[in-house]
Amino acid sequence: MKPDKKARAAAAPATRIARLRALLERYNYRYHALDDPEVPDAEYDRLMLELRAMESAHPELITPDSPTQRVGAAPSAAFAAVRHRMAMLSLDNAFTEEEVRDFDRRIRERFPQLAEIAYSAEPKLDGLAFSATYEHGLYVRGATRGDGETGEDVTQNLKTIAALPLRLRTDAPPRVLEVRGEVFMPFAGFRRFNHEAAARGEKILVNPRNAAAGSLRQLDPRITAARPLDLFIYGIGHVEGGDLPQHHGRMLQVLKSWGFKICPLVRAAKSIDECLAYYSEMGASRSGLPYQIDGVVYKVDDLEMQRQLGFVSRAPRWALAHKFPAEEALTTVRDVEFQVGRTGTLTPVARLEPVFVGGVTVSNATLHNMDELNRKDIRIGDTVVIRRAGDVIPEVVRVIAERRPAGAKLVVMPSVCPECGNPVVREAEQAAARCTGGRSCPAQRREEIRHFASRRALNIQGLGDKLIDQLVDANLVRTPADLFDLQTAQLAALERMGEKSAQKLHAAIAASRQTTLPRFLYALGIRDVGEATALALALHFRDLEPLRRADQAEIQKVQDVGPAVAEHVVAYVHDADNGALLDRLIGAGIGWPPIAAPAQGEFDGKSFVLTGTLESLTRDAAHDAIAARGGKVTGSVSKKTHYLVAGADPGSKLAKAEELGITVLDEKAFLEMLAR
Ligand code: D41
Repeated sequence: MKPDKKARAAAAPATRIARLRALLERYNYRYHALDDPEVPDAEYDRLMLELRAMESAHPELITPDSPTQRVGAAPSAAFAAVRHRMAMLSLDNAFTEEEVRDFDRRIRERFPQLAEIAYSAEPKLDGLAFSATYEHGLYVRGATRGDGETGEDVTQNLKTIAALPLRLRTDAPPRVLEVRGEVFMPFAGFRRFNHEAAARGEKILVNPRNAAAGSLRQLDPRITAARPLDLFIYGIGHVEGGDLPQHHGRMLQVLKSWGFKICPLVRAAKSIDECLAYYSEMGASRSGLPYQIDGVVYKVDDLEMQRQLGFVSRAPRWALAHKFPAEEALTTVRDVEFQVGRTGTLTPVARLEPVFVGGVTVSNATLHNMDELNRKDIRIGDTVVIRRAGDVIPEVVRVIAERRPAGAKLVVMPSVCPECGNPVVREAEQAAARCTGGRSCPAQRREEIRHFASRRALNIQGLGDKLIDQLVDANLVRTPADLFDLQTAQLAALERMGEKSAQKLHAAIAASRQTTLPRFLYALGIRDVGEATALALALHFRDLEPLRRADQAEIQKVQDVGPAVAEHVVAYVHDADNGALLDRLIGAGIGWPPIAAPAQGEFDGKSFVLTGTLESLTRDAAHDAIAARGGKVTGSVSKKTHYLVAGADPGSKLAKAEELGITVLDEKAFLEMLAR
């Protein structure tokens, strides 16, 4: 081979790789920073796949800023400390118009020649502050704010957030650029994440702010990658060897053109009056925003004026956070009661002196479990801080120790169940205490029925909580099987039930008998068997009888089923009462389509994630259709995902799937695949 030919052969992949990266970066920028996608997702996927393939054939050409390098870094043992080059200042707070006008007055006194001060006004995101450093246009480091002086090195974690550019979109980047911003978890992602975590029986995230902070501070960046995080850049920490506009608003525009995501609600305000008008406007639209904000921030627009104003005790004189009325309030704990759940878990709930917070009156707050209650040292009679953020369940943040009355009573876990009087036990190494009453406990009976009838289980329409309470209290229903013996006349005799609605409910109960095996297994409410485990069990055993005969060792062979879960499954199916219940349910006509033998279709063993709205079928139906063909539906996109089914208005999963090079099916492609 002639030398020049050899050189060309080697140069070709490098050229193609560079071209692919440039395209992918541009599409990513259009999608995130400009919110204006340039190409269909499938095109992005195709290029990403090609790049991945080329990089694996030529690993020597992989660079850290390649779009393929956002995920997959190995977990670290601890975060290294990062000293901020310039301290990350804090913000002074104002709660009243008077305080805001005082702030403006102080600034005007320093600049008597100016009649009005020009500000930049922006929402104050409720997330976690971070800094990101670029050298010669390449992302090199990310850090949390920490105490303002020293933060934690979260370089790999920040990199997993698709909105953060890995390379600046400019031919002449500054030698060093450090930007600052806020990482947050949008409400939609927060709710989705919690829904999925709850279904898996995992811990839920308390509120979007904690969720963002907790997600960014994961030692395993792959966990961060699976969390629906987003970010906005709101300022500059440090710039060397480059020029930026000397006004905040225009500087943000340049940062945007370099690929950074800037909050679209940032606005120029010519005076403090315009700032106050902005505050009212944001306050009114706040509940409709896709992310949590706790106020707005005003910044003097002129950077030279900022320098002259300087800062006092860690907060700039040129910026002010104008906070919205508190979503936190003080109230007292009247009592702590224990709610009994489906599997007997006792959850402490605080009964509060009713208090108006975040737009609603709150009189109950969950205390999660005894460990949480003890950690916060909550006693009856205490004055506590209650927080209600967005539509998240109200929680007790902390106790005001100084206000503890002399007679404040310690909360003790009852030794017998408040609902049935059976003993309560706390198993070793478990946070939860449980009532041992089983189905003799009315609360457990009620919750078992509730779960059985719920939307993602047998989906019995019209069988709401109030009706279930009545049915259980009247002892018409003791187990789920009793539902199928109910007569229309019995239903019609219940409170607020007419003949018509009784007939409808009777029909709905009858219709629910046609279900799927995964739904049925999930509906049984076996401890620690969420939807994913139910599906895995169904796919492995393919019918109920083999599962009933299985021992623990066999059950442990099921994908993702560990010894603890297997033990609960065995205990359930081998229990005599449950055996009788299963016989009665089958006898009542509950059935499901057979599950196909493995290794047949293109769904087998494949992992699917659903996002967005499908037109021709509901999400549940899509879920069932995939499961029936031997596929598996999971909640979040990971490297193990085979297909993302994307309907209209897809969420962040789409971007994640694109990054990972996962095949994305639109509705049409998905339907075709189902039909094959
Ligand atoms: O959205 C925010 N949370 C936000 C935070 C914002 N829009 N602007 C901010 N600006 C600053 C200064 C003026 C000090 C650069 C901030 C913060 N600081 C901040 N975030 C956490 C501590 C301080």
